[in-house]
Amino acid sequence: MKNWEQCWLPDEENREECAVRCEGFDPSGSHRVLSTATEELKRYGRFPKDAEVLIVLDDKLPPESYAYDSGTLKLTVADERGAVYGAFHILREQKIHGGTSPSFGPCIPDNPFRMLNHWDNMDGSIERGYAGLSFFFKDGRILNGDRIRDYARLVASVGINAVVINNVNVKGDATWLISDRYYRDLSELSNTLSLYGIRLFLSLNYAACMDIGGLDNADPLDPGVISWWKERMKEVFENIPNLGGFLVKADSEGRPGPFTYQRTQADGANMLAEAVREYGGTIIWRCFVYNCMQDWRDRKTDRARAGYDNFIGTDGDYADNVILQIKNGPMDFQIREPVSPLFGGLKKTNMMLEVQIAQEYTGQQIDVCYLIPLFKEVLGYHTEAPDAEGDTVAEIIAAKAKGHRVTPGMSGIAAVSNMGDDPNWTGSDLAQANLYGFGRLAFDTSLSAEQIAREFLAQIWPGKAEEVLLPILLTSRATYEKYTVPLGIGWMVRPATHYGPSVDGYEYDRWGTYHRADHLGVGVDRTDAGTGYAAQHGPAWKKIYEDTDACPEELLLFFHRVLYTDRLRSGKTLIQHIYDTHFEGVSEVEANMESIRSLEGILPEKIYGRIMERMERQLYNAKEWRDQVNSYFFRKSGIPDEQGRMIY
Ligand code: GCW
Repeated sequence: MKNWEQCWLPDEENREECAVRCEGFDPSGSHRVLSTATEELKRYGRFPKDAEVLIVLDDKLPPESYAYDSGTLKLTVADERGAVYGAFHILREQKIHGGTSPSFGPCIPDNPFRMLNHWDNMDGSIERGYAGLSFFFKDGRILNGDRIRDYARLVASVGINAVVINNVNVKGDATWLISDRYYRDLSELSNTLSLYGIRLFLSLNYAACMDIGGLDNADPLDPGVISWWKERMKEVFENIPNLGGFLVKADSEGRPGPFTYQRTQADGANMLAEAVREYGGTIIWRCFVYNCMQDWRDRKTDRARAGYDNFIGTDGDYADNVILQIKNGPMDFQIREPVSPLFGGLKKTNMMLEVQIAQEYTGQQIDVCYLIPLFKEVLGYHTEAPDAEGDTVAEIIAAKAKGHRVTPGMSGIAAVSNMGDDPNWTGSDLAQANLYGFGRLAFDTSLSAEQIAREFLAQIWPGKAEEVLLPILLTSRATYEKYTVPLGIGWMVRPATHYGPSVDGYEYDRWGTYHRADHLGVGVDRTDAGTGYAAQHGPAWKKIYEDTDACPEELLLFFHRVLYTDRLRSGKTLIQHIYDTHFEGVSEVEANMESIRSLEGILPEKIYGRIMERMERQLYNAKEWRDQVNSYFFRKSGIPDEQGRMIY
């Protein structure tokens, strides 16, 4: 008996298998991925008795795409992956529509790379994991078997085509993943993933040539370093089938990198890219590079500037098999940030967007926080100017933007995974919507947050539960934002764990994450008079961000220092806005709890119990946030709440 669930996937039913015929595929091939697609249709599809489903190869379709004609039961596919995605699409429609699927397509993925990044450590722990332990690793060993197969199935069903299985912070045993200690197990794991068309990627320790290679340096221009990597990569690719390449966190939060040798990020990335080129490998290089040893007294250094400052000068210097992976915002997965100015700034560099479905700063899969609305905002952001064309983040990562020169097929979107070995994979049942939604959105960025939520709920808890849960999901990000951090300033979380409030938790620390509140006001001046960050967004946005009247209000404190008595667009003072939103946030959580109570006896008992248990913790958390934030600002400002509510 498996002790894990199938989430939105169809349950196997005892019924006659349908026949599936494939046409147009080279008869001499092994077609393992195609077999996966036919198996899925046979075991889970609901078709008329004696029906035959036809899968036809059509090489005029773009890679990984498909179309379905329900009249003839014909699934036309570009390739074997297209067959898998087409099969899951049919199953999804059948589940939603009570057994029959309408015709659809052609469905063409918007992003070539649709990736999950797992931050799993080899001892089985997960950095920022909120759903149990790793299902990839345990006690320095690699796990395989049914759970991995079901993982591959689950994520492929929403179109994921590449995964990084280990934490970007590569230390200890994980450095040895590129050694014969692990080749056998990795190749087995890779084979399992490949059944569902998923390419395996590993996170790499930039200093592996020292840590396991015995070299005395990791200078990317040193001939000894270059040849060590060349030989090692030859061995690695010969031993691990279906390996797509590597993800690298260099010069970041204590990880080694090319800066140690006065080389650029491009020097480091290109050295590795050359070593993997022969094998079709890709180097995905993260832009999360900033000074994490900042002095809080220093108001000139601005962490928000760091990504752009460290990378913009290298635009155009990267090999064509390098992709820069950029977090959605310039800081770190906060509930509200501007979009990273690197997307618009880099014009001659392959880019990938990194988002986080692990809810590190957004409630840790205890608090409900459906993140697709946030991702939609990022994707829809115009990098040049609000009214420009062909310049959105979605267009940039799909390699369709104007004025960007990139390598075809070398871009996309990655999410830091929210999965673990909990029975429901994501700890919170409602957090499954972020996993599901990320995959769907990565495949089709035109889907709305609401469409995705509806689809998800219709498959998993249709009917009354869907009605109750839909508005909760759709408003959850706004609710979370209300009871936590005001107007884009970020942080205020408990250090280390990042769950729960601590307004000054990071205020006098070295991480570059300051709100600068005093008795008069709060916020960071990022105009030219301040840190100058706003200018990284180019002239049109600079003008908007620097003007307090034009600046999107939800980002006001990110860009400006504002006095508590200053009026917002609502006519309220800043301090009153802070008080009001915090009271509202808690009320909304209470209301959500009430409506979920109406699902007792409707949702399966186990699931109802899991959701309610988390709702109670969310309510406690929301009250802590409300009271700590409100008291903090009351004590700083001395200004009472106009409505005389309880502030401590
Ligand atoms: O958000 C921060 C996290 C770290 C993480 C880092 C990163 C994996 O707190 O845990 O390290 O970002 O993205 O590299």
